[in-house]
Amino acid sequence: MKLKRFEALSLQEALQSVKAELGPEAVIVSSRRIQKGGGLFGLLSQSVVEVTAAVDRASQVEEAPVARVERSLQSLMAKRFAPEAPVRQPVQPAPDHKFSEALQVATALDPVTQHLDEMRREIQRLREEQQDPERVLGPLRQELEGLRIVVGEVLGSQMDKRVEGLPGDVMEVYQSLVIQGVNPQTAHHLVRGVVETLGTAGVGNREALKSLLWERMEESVAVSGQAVSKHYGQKVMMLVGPTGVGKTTTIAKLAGLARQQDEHRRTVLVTLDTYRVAAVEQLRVFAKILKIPLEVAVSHKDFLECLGRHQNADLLLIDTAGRSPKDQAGYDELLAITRGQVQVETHLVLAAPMAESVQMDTIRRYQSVPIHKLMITKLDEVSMGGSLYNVLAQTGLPVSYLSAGQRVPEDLEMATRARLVELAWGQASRQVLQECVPLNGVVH
Ligand SMILES: Nc1nc2c(ncn2[C@@H]2O[C@H](COP(=O)(O)OP(=O)(O)OP(=O)(O)O)[C@@H](O)[C@H]2O)c(=O)[nH]1
Ligand SMILES: [Mg+2]
Repeated sequence: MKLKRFEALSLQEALQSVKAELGPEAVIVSSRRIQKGGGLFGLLSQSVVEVTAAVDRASQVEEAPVARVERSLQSLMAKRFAPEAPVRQPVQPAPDHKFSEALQVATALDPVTQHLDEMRREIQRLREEQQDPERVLGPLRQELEGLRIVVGEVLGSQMDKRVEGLPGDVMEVYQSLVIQGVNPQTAHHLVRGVVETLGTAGVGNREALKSLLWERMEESVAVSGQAVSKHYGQKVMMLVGPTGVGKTTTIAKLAGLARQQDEHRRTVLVTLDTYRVAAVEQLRVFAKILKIPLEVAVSHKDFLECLGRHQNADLLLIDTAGRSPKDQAGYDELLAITRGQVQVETHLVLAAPMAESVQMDTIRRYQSVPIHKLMITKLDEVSMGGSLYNVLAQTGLPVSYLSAGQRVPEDLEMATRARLVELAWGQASRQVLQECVPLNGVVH
């Protein structure tokens, strides 16, 4: 190590001397201002800067100035682009060694770092958008939903004009349907069809009008009948759907239903929902009460092993984790299960309070799995079922079960067409039904 003392009038000059003599690798050991010379009483003394610098000759490697600047730039960029990089730090006093050099580089790079900062923010924003397409799609979706409502209103008012000339009862029925949330075009199509069949004179008969309308509505929705039945052979049923729609609760209800039908039936619960600790526990409680085995499958391999263990089971009910729209890996996992050698009947669970557009979107997303049947839950939380009717009539997917409460297993009923139409009429259904008897025995 070589140690040398430098004196100059200013710090800058002293540092230049250090650099010129010892090279860029020199380390500043100390710096102080001292009085130099001065004669009697120091009257002629002069204030100078004394800098002591050291250099380790052994480790001193010459580096081209361009390479040095490049290195500084790279380290600066690395610091700035590092994900955990803190928000710009307050300027620290430069360390003693090579501080002038660092200062020069930093000053020269200041506009560059500012620009880099902006670029970093932009890249971060783009990264976030890539990871979360909803941030871009969300406002677009809202805009589309707004447009859909406007278009619906315009069409609705046009439809209203078209039904203007129709007899009073027809108008009234049409309006009731629209108030319940049935799409104006669908409502118009329905009433026109009925008027065409009955003729202008026939629609005067209120009961005939409503009875025929009810029949047409029943024809436009599909049901699957009893999906859990002791008359079937072996069956594997899987419930899929968004988070919190009631999949686990419904699985427990279905297991309860199977037990009610035949207590010797071998039912097995399988959960693929290992994302939440509580999810397994929730099902374990039901399994214990119903005295049926519960299997937890963490991987697809686990699932296949579980199928192997329960080859003699009559009914295998598979619960799955709720999937967010962004969870592509989750959809792929479900796809792998349905593509296996065992035939799996997939029921998509939709909650009645979900907006019509969200229900349609969910059906579209799960269609690749694919979906065989629909289950509708939380019917107790809605008063108007028109939008649900729109979804069912539009997709034609058969509905297996309906759930209208949290009680296990009581609050589960097999879907019937009559019940779906009754739901479409919502609160109006009682009134309509009272005025229109008898109606296929759906009035309780
Ligand atoms: N009101 C009402 N609540 C219900 C119904 N079905 C389920 N729930 C409730 O909805 C909540 C969520 O039910 P879960 O069965 O845990 O829903 P999940 O789809 O399994 O939820 P994740 O596993 O988180 O995706 C619970 O509080 C249930 O009691 C229903 O028909 N009506
Ligand atoms: Mg669940």
